[in-house]
Amino acid sequence: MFNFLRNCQTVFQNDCTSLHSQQNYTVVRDFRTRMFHLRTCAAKLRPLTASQTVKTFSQNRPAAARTFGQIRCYTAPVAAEPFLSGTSSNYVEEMYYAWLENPKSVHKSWDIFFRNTNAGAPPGTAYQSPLPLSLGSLSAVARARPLVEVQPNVDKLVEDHLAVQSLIRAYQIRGHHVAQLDPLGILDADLDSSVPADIISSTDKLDLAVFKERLRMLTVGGFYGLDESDLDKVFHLPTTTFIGGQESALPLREIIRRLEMAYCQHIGVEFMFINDLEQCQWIRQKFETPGIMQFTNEEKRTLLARLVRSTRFEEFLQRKWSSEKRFGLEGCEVLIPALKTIIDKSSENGVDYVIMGMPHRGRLNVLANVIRKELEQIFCQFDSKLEAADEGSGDVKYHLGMYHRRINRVTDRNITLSLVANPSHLEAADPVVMGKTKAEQFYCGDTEGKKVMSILLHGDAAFAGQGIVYETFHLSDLPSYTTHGTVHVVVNNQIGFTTDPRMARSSPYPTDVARVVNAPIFHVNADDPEAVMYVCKVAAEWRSTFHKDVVVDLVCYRRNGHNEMDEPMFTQPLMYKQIRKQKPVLQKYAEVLVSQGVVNQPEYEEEISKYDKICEEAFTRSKDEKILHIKHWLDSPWPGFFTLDGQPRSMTCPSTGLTEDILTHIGNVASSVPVEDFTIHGGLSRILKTRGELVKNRTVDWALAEYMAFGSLLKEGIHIRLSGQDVERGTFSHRHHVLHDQNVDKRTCIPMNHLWPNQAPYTVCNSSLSEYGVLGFELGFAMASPNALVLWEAQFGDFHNTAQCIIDQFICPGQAKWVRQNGIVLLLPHGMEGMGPEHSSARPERFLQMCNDDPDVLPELTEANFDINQLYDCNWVVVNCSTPGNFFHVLRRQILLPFRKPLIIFTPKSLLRHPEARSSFDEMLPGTHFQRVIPEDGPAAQNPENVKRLLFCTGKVYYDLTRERKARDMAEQVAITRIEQLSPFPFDLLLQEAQRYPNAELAWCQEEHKNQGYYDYVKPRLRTTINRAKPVWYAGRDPAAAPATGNKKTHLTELQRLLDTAFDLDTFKKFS
Ligand SMILES: Cc1ncc(C[n+]2csc(CCOP(=O)(O)OP(=O)(O)O)c2C)c(N)n1
Repeated sequence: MFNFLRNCQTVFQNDCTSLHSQQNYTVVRDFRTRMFHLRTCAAKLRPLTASQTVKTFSQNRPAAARTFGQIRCYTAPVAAEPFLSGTSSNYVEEMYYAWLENPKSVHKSWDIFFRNTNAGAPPGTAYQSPLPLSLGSLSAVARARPLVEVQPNVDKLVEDHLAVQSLIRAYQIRGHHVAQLDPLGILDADLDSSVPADIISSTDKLDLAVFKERLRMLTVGGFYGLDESDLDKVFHLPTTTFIGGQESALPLREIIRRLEMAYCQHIGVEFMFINDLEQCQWIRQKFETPGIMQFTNEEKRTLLARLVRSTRFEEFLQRKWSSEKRFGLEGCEVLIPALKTIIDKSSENGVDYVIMGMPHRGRLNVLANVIRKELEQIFCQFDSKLEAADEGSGDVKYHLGMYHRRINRVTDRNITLSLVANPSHLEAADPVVMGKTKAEQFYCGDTEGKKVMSILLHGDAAFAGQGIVYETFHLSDLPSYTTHGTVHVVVNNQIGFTTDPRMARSSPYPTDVARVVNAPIFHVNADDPEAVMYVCKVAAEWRSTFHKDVVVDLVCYRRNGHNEMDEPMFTQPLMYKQIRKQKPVLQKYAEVLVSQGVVNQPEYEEEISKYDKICEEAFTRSKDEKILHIKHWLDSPWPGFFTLDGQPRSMTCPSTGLTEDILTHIGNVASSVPVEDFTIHGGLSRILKTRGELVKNRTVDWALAEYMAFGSLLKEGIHIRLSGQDVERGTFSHRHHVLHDQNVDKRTCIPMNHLWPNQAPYTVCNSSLSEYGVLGFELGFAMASPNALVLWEAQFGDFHNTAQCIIDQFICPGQAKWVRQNGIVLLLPHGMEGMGPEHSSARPERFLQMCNDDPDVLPELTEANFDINQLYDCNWVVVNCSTPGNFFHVLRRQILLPFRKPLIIFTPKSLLRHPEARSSFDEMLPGTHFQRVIPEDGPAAQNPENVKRLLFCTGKVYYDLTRERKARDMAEQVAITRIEQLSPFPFDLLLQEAQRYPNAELAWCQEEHKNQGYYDYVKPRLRTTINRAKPVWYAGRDPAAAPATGNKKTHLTELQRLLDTAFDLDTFKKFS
């Protein structure tokens, strides 16, 4: 039979060969039927694009075989037609797909043929023979002759082969829809409940009648035009399948069986959307090759032992603390062996550092059995009498992080595991983990992600619902953000708290979001531990082969309620009736291994009692723990930065000034193009020229001040990373850190990297249009090392609120919750400049409201290093600099401080070019430092007793105030003091200021509305400073709902009104 088919095929090929040689061409009968099939396949099978097809065929055929390049060429000589060799059924399909995409890409004869067929040409009339090329004009083609004979055998053969190919492809694309993924068998892991019409599902096979009917539908019914009698016919397998193993042809019955084995059992593979043939082939090979999923007895025993640990750990906690929340893993115990398999396999492939992020579910188990945190450290956390030894407020046990270096027993290689601490806010840690991973890769020169990798765990509801998942996926392939592949593991227990998937997502799977980055998705029934292990192995191999993201979807169930106290039957009665009947996976797997003789019952029981004993002993030891050290739960230690006790090495900060030479050198590089033959834009030449003049005049503007700060830190070996939307040029076109050659595409130059011979690298990167994701990422990057200045700049300050979760959950309280310091800098453009409600306010009130200093308590002002102590105690630093020089100092101080705190800087917009917003080199020389307060230094300061009013302000409004004061000639009567560091509040310096002007009224002036800006923060603190001896008046805009008016005239009127208030010395009299 097989030989016969071969002969047929040869005949067919020969016929086809002659088809275009115009003499003996033959045409297959009933082309319309075939086209119907082709069209159906094309629509249903999501055809490869023409370019994919190009790759497919060019990569899989011998060199002499056809190439698509020739086919696509309209004028290709007939003799060169690829038609002369290869599998013709493939060829026809290939032609059709190419034609569908672009009719001009195929030979004219095919174009005419497909057009005719599509237009409904009667059978046998669609084909028009091509004319000799010598006649090759279009009019000649138009005169093509009608068709001749028919060869029924060839016709049927082509049809059948096409049908079988389509069938194979259908399983590859849609087999996962009928895979048996749900251990409960009730709610489907796949919400698309339709069974694809073009495959035969295993479920159908359970019922013979249904199976027969379905087969009839697919065959006699005409879906593929196959007949039931075809089941035993042998078909050549295309190169796009591996089901044959060593064989290149199989009977149809066996083809279907093998496809079902590969795609419709406990693993559902989604990959056919991937636009890369090599990757698709790789996956097909991993899942289709017969017998590929084999485990040695040793591997099976390891798997069983890991399941024992996972299961018994939860049972132990349940026994000891039955009324404590722990968000147990019951129903997905397989997660532990799954993670361990991913780690083992990755370690085998060279990875030695794995950074993980995960939510609450199973976290304690992962800490205990994957990261190997000492059990007593975990158990003692359940003791409510345990005292906290560290500063800070701490966090609940299932949020804490961990860092551990150990030997991987399977590979005998060192491995470091880190679990990043996270808040309750699901998925918020995703970008943080990515950023930390990127940083660790960066610092160890791992440019391809071969040594450091990330694993992210997700719940099904959160993975589908939280937008940050999407934002994080979109960072995965960006040059400055890629971590070269993350393995995502979804604990898909088919419920989110009380909400089932039908109400929780619109996509069939919770994992569909991963498709946007072409990540393969492996769904697997979590009650089949071997299938899970296999999938995890493949996922780890995928990552180390292609360095791209991959998703493992562990379809499981949740044995208890959302937590151990929760009653699930209120809302999911049927599901939980089924769950009650569900045998635990450990028991099921143990029975399988016992029946296979891999272990015997006593061995299994021995494994259990061994682990139970380990838990009991640790429990006993845990009772000796009286003090909880949160620092033992640190996910990112900074060796060498602190003393062994975790204290700063000093409590001082050196001068942040620089020598004139350094300033001049940086200034000169900043105003030049440090590479040869590089043409910059004319406008930029002018900008650089102006910079050069500033340097000559020993002056800096904002951009130059930033340059000086960055450039000098790079010299000192501090890596700098500036990230955010359009930061390379700067939203306001002031920065220009990346120069673009105007004549050569993508040729760029970063002068900052040409400053010093052995400088640290400078990374400046335009980010994706994301705040939540990118800020989280940079926070993670900053977490890895204290010796880097990591800055995130918002396009406008108000956009930070789409990243509010990172600010509220990580940046503001991170140290208090997790004793982990972080020196990230947020640059938030801010200022009321008539640009409307958005683009005006970076919402300083929000940051100030979250500062941890007490408004009502005056600190001990005479304390040595008062300012540094204050900084050490605060949760973050909030500044609004009014001069470039001060901006320069605060950036440098961020690194020269002996500890790290987040720094929030409200940065200017119009001040970037304001002629008065300049600083002299004198303000930046050795001995100078950041000025927390800039006191009045004009006439008012000469005769302070005469001053009637002392205005306190911050930021840009200072320039409006000085302009107005000059216009009103009130320099003697009104003093203006700038508060540059708002938090921690400079009580000491402000007390001096208030005391200097004994006869002055005090007023706070701001351009923001009264319920916004700084007023609510500053007023009580100023009052505390002066021991409430005087009122602190307000000069500013009235309260409002929106941050700014959209009307320019109103804006100016409001501004004038606040200036009038500030300088009308009678205004407040009526209130006194
Ligand atoms: C951003 C956010 N919104 C809401 C919650 C409250 N919450 C805690 S767990 C949970 C359900 C999570 O379901 P799933 O992601 O499937 O994980 P599971 O608990 O089932 O493991 C919800 C809604 C939260 N923690 N974070």
